[in-house]
Amino acid sequence: MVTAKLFSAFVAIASLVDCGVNAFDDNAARSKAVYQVVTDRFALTDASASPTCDTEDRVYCGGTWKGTEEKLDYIKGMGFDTVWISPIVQNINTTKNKLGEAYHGYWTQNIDVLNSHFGTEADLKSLVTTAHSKDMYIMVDVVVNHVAATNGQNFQADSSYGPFNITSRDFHSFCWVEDYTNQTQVETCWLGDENVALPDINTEDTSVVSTWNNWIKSLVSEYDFDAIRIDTVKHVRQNFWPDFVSSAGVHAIGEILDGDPAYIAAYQNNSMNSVFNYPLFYAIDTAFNSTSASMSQVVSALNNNRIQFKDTTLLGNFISNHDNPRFESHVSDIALRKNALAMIYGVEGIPYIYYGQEQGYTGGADPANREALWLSGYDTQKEMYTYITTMNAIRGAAMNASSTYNNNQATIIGQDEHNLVIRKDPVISIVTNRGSKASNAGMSITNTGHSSTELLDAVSCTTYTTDSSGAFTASIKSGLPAVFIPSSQKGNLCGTTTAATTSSPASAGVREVAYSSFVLAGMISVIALCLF
Ligand code: ABC
Ligand code: CA
Repeated sequence: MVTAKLFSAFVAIASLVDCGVNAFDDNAARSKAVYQVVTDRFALTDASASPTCDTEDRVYCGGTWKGTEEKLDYIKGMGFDTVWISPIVQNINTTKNKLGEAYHGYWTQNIDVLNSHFGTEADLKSLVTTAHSKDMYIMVDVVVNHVAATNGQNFQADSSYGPFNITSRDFHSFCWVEDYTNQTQVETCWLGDENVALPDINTEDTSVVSTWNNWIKSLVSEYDFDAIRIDTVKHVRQNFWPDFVSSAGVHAIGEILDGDPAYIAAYQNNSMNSVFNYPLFYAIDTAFNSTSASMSQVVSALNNNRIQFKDTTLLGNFISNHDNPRFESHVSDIALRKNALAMIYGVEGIPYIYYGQEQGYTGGADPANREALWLSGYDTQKEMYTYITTMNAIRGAAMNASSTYNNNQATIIGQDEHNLVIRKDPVISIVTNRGSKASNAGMSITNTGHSSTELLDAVSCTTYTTDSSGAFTASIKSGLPAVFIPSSQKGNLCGTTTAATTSSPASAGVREVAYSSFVLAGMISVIALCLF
């Protein structure tokens, strides 16, 4: 009796105290929406300052952890709950001209010291604490594969490299990674170049291995990080990772920069549960790149992924990051941009959005894709800021409506050359690459799983009612995506809604009904113009 009372008192107290258990397991990870920042480029400590930042100079522009902390509401305002920050450890100080500086954080020197450009230990802890107080999470980027050096193959480790100070023991002997198809070379040779070599850590040595495992364990507990993003995963032997990830004790997502699903899947299946969905990235990048591309490769990528990966619901989906030209750098049509985003939200997986997408940033290849965000003024009225907010809100409403939403795989319930209809219960998404100049179209949708139900397209705030078989005719305007959820489950989506006028009951099949005739009409008028 007394014991029971004591126990319930303990439970009551425990639930009031923040025990620091914010880290998420796989199931919790599936519900997260991640916003990636480049710490140096995201936000300054002094919010009133707005220094120029020429990406081509490749130097520190001044972003800090304090700055990130102060802009958490800007991130949360779009519906993100997780922030992926740049690597936090001390980096090399480049002194040679034209090398650029380690502003991105990937040029490790000493893993036991913080990068003072980004702030102090107290600042970093404050960022995590403040995030947690807002029900937000911090994912830290970690680099295990290498350190960095400016003297190329003449690199000699010393005490400035912290625990990795014995050249012969802690590093693989010099050779450049030149052939990415040679896995031994990929794992044991060095990345980088003559300017900034990335001496390859000897992850076969048992004392190196225990240094890493102890380091990640204490790093996560010291700063109370919730998740880690692991760099250059394919450059370290696969069986190094399970112990490292379990030492971290938090969700880990690995970067394996490769388009081949079979190759990447081995890492999810054997090493860490979550990896970036590079195969889908490449497929989306091509399919939504132009109005003449075909959707079929997106469908193949989805199907191949499901064959190869043990769990596609844990993949990190993205269309932009710091290593590739922004999607927006080669796709200017806002309709195509919106569709590409609707695609990653429409299928299974965890959405990752790269800072600046919401401001319409268009930087090309590294270093151009790492623009300073303060130059945008953090405008929360921007069209893409609002659109991304809608995408996250639909996802949130779907999660509220269905406890299995994050575990559901998407099904393609309609497909032709330029359109896909994706069902991930209870949400139906229509994506198209017809572009914003496309004529309006009516599209017949069947097999929605919602019979005689009012559905809300939360992108246009238009409602439709399905017939008893679950069919309806959606109208697609200006090549925009449409994302439907039952009105009864819409939560806060769309203040005012308008009933669709074209929602006559559809016939079976997923052909676009009015689309072909509109296109035909367009062609006829073009011909007429040519004639006269
Ligand atoms: C920059 C410039 C360089 C310059 C250097 C001084 O500075 O880009 O041109 O010479 C960091 C910085 C970079 C910096 C590098 C090198 O360090 O962010 O700005 O380069 O100093 C991770 C991070 C990345 C980080 C590092 C290094 C690794 O995300 O930000 O870079 O810590 C490889 C690695 C991958 C790595 C990437 C940059 O390089 O595997 O982990 N990313 C093929 C290979 C890939 C390779 C990729 C590089 O090329 O297979 O392994 O990535 O472009 C698909 C294929 C793929 C193929 C792609 C291109 O096409 O399926 O296999 O990828 O179809
Ligand atoms: Ca290696």
